[in-house]
This record gives sequence, structure tokens and C-alpha cells, in this order.
Amino acid sequence: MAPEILIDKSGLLEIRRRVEREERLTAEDGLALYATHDIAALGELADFANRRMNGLRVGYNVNRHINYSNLCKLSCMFCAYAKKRGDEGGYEFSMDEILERAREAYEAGADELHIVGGLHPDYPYAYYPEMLRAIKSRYPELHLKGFTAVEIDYFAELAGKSHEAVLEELVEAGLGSLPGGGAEILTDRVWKKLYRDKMGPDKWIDVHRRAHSIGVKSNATMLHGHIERDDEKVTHMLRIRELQDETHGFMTFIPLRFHPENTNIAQLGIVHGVSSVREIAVSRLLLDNMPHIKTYWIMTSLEVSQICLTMGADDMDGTVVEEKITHMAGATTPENVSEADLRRVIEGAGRIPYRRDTVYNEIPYPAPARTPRPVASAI
Ligand code: V47
Ligand code: SF4
Repeated sequence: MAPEILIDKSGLLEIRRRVEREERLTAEDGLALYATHDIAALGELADFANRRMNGLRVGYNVNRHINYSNLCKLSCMFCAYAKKRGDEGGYEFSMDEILERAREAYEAGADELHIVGGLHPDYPYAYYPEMLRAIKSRYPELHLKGFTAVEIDYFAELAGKSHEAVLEELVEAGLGSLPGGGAEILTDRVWKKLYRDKMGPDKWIDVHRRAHSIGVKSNATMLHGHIERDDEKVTHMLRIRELQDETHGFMTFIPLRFHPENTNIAQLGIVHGVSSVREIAVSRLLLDNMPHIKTYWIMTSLEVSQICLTMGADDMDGTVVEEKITHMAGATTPENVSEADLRRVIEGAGRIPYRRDTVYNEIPYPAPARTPRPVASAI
């Protein structure tokens, strides 16, 4: 007999029927998906929904993250990355150090730089378009996915300009798309408790709306595994679904597993594999208008990400190379994985890997080798 805990008391069968009929799920359905202990059934249903959209294909990219500085004016409760000037562990890359990383990425065959940092206390607004211009003029092949909505909002404040004006200037300087960071949990309660000095849920949504309105695609994240309640995660996803209905500008949704070490809420501890799988599965089922769901292996491990690929995820992020935000918060995953390893992980899940650019165009594999360019100084 099945153990009591697995018996479907939460209406999973009724939800299955509606998923099969391609009916949109409700907030109540989302709560039922969070309540079920039948992870295998949940994962199988999310896999069904994913395969209907993406078949067996799983995307990855050859990228490099550049966290240009961790000096930050704010102190969000879940963040171990941010430092004040003079703190041990505080850093800022010079423009030459940024360009050196861009050169390494270019020569390693990368297609994307993922550029984010803290809200730097001293850099003027002009620093940011200059950074993009300096990289893009030397390496036009690299797509620059940069700056969370929180940074865009901060730049607008520094520049005394609207979000839209700042986004347009950054695009002109080489920005290709926005990453999904800074969303955390889009409810006022979590905002007030964990990140009250940072822009709140309404503004995060609005920056993405503006980006989409000028043709800039973006991603959406959700930081889970701290004080959030299930109903708040459902609210978060439905807010994103609503904006996606309006703009169709989101490319992928990415659950981020909270890493507690060195944060102000370290006592909460860390959630484990089943939580990561559940967030992937629930988001695949609720976000019926989101083309892709990404399992971010840096935060979940390659092992758990591989399982997520069989339970709703169809993307893995990329080769990354250097990552500070989670590693300063205790992550023990490697920072770098080769393209061959990513493909092996995907194939091991019974899926078909495809190399993609940031906006999900397929790139032939293996990509032709690149010819080195001279070392490019900013001066
Ligand atoms: O905005 C901060 C989160 C985000 C911690 O768009 C933490 O493709 C875990 O947004 N533990 C940045 N997470 C990362 C991010 C991202 C990553 C990969 C791909 C994409 C994409 C976006 O990391 C921050 C914040 O929400 N974060 N502290 C922590 N202790
Ligand atoms: Fe600063 Fe971002 Fe960390 Fe908040 S999450 S303290 S804004 S770096």
C-alpha cells in the first residue's frame, strides 16, 4: 500500500486533467502543487508540460559572468556578496580587469557576458554605458546581458533620468538584454522584511515592462528557501505571468536557491534537492506563457539540475567561469564547467543538448575556434 503521505489529497489528478486540456492553472492550483508530497507525480506532470513546449531539447550557453564590484549602498538580509568600502572581501574590478575577462571569454568562445554588481556608492552614471561601450567595441560578438532591474533603477536615480531613457542609452552602448535578478519574492511582506531599502515589487515589474516596451528581452528570477510562504511564491509567479501576457518579453524563469552562509539570516539554513525540483515543476506548470525554465546549476549543483531537466526545466544557464554572489554565501559548486560537461549532464538526463545564444537562437556545435585579439587596454 502507498504510504499515507503520497496519497493525492490535493487534487493533483484534477490539475493533471486541466494541464492536459491546456487550461490555465489558478492560484489555488499553485498552492495544491506546493502542498503535494508526491514529487514524482508533480515532476512527471511538469515534464509533460515542458515536453509539449520544448520537446526533449535542453539549452545551455557558453558564457561568463562578470560581477564587476560588490561594493553596495544597500544591505539586503539575504546577501553575503555586498560589502562596504574598507570591508574585508570588498572589491572592484578596474576597466582593464573587466576587459581582460571579456577577452578571456571571447577567446574561450563565449557568446554572452552576464554583467551584474552591487549598487556602487561612488561610480557616476556614465561609468556604466562606458563599460558596455569599452567591451562591445572590442568584442562585438559578445551579447551583453547586463544589470538587474535594481541596477537600472539606481542608474536612473544617479542620472536623473527615466528608466526608459537609461535603458535606451545602455542599449545604444551595447546592452543586449536584462538578466532576471533582483526580483527576490514580489510581495510587500517579504520586501519589507528582507530588502526594504531596495526597489519593491511594483518597480521591478515596471522596469521589465519598460525594457520589453523598447524591445529589450529579459529574464525573471525567484529567490526561494528563506522566509517566503507558498502563497507568496504563487503570487510572485502570477505577477510575472500577468506581465508576460501583456508584453511577451520574458525569455526564461529561474528559481534561485537561497544560500545562507555569511548572511543576516544564516539561521534559516539551506533547502535541498526536493525544493529545487519543486520550484522548477511548479513554475513550469503555472507559467504557461514562459518559453523556458532554467535550472541554475551554480545554485543547485549539476546533480540536482540534471534531475530538474526531467521535471520541467529545459535550460541550464552556461559555463559561468567565475561567480561571486552565491560563492560568498557558501556555495560549494564549481564556478566553471566545460561545454562538454554541460552536454554530458544534459545527455545523461535523456535530453538533447543545444547550444544557444542569449535570446535562444541555436548556435552550431562545435562552434568554430576564435582568433585571439591583442590585449585591449581601456586607456
Ligand atoms: O538578484 C543574492 C540572488 C541574484 C543570494 O537572468 C542570492 O539568466 C542565493 O539573478 N543566495 C543574482 N541567491 C543572480 C541572478 C541570475 C543568476 C543566473 C542567471 C540569471 C539570468 C540571473 O542572486 C540576486 C539575488 O536575487 N542572491 N544573495 C544568496 N545568498
Ligand atoms: Fe546590494 Fe544586490 Fe546584495 Fe541587495 S542583493 S545588498 S542590492 S548586492
